Amino acid sequence: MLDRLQSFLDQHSRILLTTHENPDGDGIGTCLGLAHYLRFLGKEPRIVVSPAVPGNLRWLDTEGWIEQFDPTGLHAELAAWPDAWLLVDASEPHRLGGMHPSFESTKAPRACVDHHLKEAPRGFEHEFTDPTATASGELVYDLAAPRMGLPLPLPMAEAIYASLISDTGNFRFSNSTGKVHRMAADLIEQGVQPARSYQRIYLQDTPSKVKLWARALERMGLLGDGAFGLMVLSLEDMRACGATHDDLDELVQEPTRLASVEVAGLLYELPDGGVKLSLRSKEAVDVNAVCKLFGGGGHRLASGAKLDGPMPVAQARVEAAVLAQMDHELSKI
Ligand SMILES: [Mn+2]
Repeated sequence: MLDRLQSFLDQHSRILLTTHENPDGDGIGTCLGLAHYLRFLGKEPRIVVSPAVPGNLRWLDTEGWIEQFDPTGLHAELAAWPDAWLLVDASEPHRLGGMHPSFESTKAPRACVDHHLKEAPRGFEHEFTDPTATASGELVYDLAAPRMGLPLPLPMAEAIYASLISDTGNFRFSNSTGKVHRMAADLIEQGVQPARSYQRIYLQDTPSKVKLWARALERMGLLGDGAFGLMVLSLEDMRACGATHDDLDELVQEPTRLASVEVAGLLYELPDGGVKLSLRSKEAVDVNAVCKLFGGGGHRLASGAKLDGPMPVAQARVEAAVLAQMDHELSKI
């Protein structure tokens, strides 16, 4: 697969690198890692993201290469620019969000570089995918390191390291393979400072976010003999803390800090009157089965759904459904 990717890159010069909307560390790290490699090959890469680079990842763009998608100005004619369009860390064109119409109208060959695949990619002339890879950045390292020689330039090494820590939750998740650890070790030997990367990517909270999390945790309910930890937030809570929607990211995990908790949940009010549910399971309980009851989904250990309001009604339905699922599954162990 990497040889195929290399020959695809060899055949093109103006290569547009994009990732899914609301890019994460793997999307940004992969775009930057590839851009460094393409420059090394004498190519002319561009990176365009929508809507913007998250604040905690901006330091990775040491050369100022990343452009924010501007459909009415700078990027009105984006479709006409590239010789090849590469979507990284996603393999469904609609995940480009605002850039999707440009992607659909370009005459350039379109390809994806990705590792999480629900099904075979559609909408591309070429696909470079490996579902066994932990992060898209892993594919960039495997492609570029043998061809560039070591050490990689430090900004490139830091971009790839950011990919790895983003998709493994700083090496906490079950996808933290031996290979990913060996790759991280290589990158550290090439100059990456793990504490510096960790602090710059993870320790970037605002007081508003900490206030919101404190409020959610203080009011957390424990049900089912402490096995279900549920947090509930209203729009008023968000306003009172001065928090934004982004501040909810990863909050749902917090109840799993408790030894007794098997299932963690977060319910929050949406501006349209609906209620968003997120559930996480440590291991034993299939939370996807619960979310499916409400028309949502995800996977066994992480799932979500949207319910009708008002909150007390949604909360009662969720509590009953989770307790029933826990009764069903925890009785087996
Ligand atoms: Mn990824």
